[in-house]
Amino acid sequence: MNDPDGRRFATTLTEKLQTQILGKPLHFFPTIDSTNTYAARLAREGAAEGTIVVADAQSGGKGRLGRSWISPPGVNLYLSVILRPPVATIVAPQLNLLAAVAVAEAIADVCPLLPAIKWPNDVLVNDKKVCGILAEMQTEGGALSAVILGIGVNINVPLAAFPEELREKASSLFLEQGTEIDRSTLTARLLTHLEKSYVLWIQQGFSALRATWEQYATWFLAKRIAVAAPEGTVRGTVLGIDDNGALLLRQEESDRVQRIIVGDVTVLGGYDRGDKET
Ligand code: BT5
Repeated sequence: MNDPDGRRFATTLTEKLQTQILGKPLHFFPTIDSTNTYAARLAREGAAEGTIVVADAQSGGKGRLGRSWISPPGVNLYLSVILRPPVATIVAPQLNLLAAVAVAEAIADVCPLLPAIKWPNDVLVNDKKVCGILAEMQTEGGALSAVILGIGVNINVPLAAFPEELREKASSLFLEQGTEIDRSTLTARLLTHLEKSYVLWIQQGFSALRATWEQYATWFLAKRIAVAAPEGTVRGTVLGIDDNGALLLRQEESDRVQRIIVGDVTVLGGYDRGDKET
């Protein structure tokens, strides 16, 4: 496949888009520091809901909490979507869950792999991370004005592109399936699913999407996990999520049920290869 700077990817993506809102307009860059940073600037300048930024490579791809996202050229998806949902800021983290569902649905559409969601923002295949999501909020006078929903999917990246320490816990659809996947087809499916879920979410709230989320997260139920949340690290057993997308955990220490809105999850005794704690 000769597509040195991803322009063919961008053109075919535009042709395949079947959405009404998302991807209108679409900004494409052969290389950018971070699609989220650029989309945040566009949003502050008043860009319309549905505007997306796609890059073939990122030189400063961002994860959460100042972490970085490995973003080599020509192989993956680096996408940021500008949304302006008429909801309270407290509800905005639910968009992480919507994006994870859309990615899982798109993967299930284009290949025979079984995607699995790890609350709140990872999609795994065969226990390895193939997608990360970064939702960044903008507020005006305390009210939500925009959410930049950043989605990175490892589509065709070979193992050698990952640094040594990530090779046990990260993967790509290509590595798990053995054959390459068309980036524009996967991305168009992802945006179709995301738009459908987003419209439903605005109309009916997260409860309308909870069952679909749970379909992709059954592996996660009853797992022993540690969650690094703003209020400290908690260990316990996953009970599920509630109608607002918050994680419900039975605390190990107290046996109490704790509700967690944001946090970083480590599965104890397995599943997070290379990241294991016991
Ligand atoms: C995430 O953060 O998983 C959010 C990643 C969001 C990336 C997208 S790409 C488009 C948009 N523009 C951006 O600049 N960002 C968004 P977090 O949960 O903090 O996970 C980050 C951690 O995942 C790193 O510290 C590594 O351990 C690991 N990691 C880094 N790059 C990876 C990759 N390509 N695949 C799998 N794991 C990776």
